[in-house]
Amino acid sequence: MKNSLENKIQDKSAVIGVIGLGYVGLPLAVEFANNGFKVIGIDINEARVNQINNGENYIGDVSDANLAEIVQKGLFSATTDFAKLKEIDAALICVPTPLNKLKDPDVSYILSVLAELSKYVHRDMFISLESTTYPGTTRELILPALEKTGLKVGEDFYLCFSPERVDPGNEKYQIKNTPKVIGGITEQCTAIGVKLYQSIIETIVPVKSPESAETVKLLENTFRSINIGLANEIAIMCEKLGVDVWEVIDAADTKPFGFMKFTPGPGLGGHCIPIDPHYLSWKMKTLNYRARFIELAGEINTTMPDHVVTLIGSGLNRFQKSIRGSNILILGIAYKKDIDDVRESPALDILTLLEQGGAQVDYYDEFVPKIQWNNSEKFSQDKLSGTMLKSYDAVVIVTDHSNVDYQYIKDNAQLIIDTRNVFKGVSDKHIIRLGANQDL
Ligand code: SAJ
Repeated sequence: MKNSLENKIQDKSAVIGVIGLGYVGLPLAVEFANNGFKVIGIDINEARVNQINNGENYIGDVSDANLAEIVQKGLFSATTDFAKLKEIDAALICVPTPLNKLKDPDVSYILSVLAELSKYVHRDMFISLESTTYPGTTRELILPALEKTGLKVGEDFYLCFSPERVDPGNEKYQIKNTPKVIGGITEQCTAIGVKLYQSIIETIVPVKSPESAETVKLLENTFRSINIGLANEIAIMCEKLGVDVWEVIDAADTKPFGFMKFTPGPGLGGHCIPIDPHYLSWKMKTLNYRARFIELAGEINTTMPDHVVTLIGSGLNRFQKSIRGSNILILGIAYKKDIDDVRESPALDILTLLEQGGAQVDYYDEFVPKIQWNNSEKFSQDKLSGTMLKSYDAVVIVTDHSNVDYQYIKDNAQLIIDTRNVFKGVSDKHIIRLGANQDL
């Protein structure tokens, strides 16, 4: 006999709660509303809550018109009041899981949500943790707090881990067509979770436990971090070998099987790839195991900004200049192309290193009008002109946004350090490409 929650999911009368309305939570909330569910977004950020209730979008992957429409129709509203959980049938937790200063997991956002959730968890409630975290979090942190209420998991409430797989800016893969992994504390938890997510996502991938689902996510992102680390180390090797790493990788990529292309870059940005593998290595330390690949990849990826600054110094040396006293422009400060997010962006590390080296540094990025910098704000240059470009001793392409005329940059810059192979195959005294023979 189906329980009332399953019936509510079936007839879409289940009220969906999304806790954390960032680049994961907001698109998820919109997707449920687009599929006819009433959605209540909960966030501690009052400004965000007001923006949503005014139908104003702030996430690139969400369409402004779509958000305005579902708010106007009363399908989606937001609040800072966790007491709303009393009227929510399915609560999806999408809060940040950063690292603290010691590079250990910081689950404080999950714990804050849990303190509220424990007050309002009720019979026939489904809870899914979507935030990337170490294996065991769902069972060791969340389950006990909820069962303290006397409610029984798998009978009174249902608890799963279901990792988010958002790739910001990816136009091809979005929530609906990205398979969703899910692991519940009990089989009934998983069954209800599958039914819920099936309402908005084409493919659901149930696994045996929350720990399995937590580990799936960490494998996905650790896989990327380690392979990017390998690409970065190969780039450094190619500079010493006098070959062009981009040609090497492109040629290797012609292998129709057994190879997957990753490219070198100025370092590893974003709120996931540089961070998530440390959740796994931290957990393994508690089990007396040292996750060496993760540590080594982290070392290599975090030295790339230093390597880029070395290339800048070498380029300036060609013209009898040094970093100290030079005027340098960073082109692209977001952590990857065509998005506006600067979290963990390697461009920020390069900016710091150049300023520490005595350079005067500006940046240009149409996606990022300003950044918080040295306890104040630093603004993007407002436009690229020939005169402006010529005034810089070096222009460093850190993020290769598609909306820049790179030929114009080449025609006007005195020296270019290209960390993204924008000038593929070019050998030119005025252009230094990461990973290519520089006769440095
Ligand atoms: N990068 C490289 N070389 C590469 C690929 C990426 O240097 O070959 C750099 C990028 O420039 C960026 C960083 O790595 O600074 C992360 O890039 P990313 O493409 O992994 O992008 P994220 O972190 O925005 O999103 C990733 C998702 N991306 C892809 O799968 C392509 C996915 O791994 C996760 O769903 C998401 O993180 C997450 O939220 O976990």
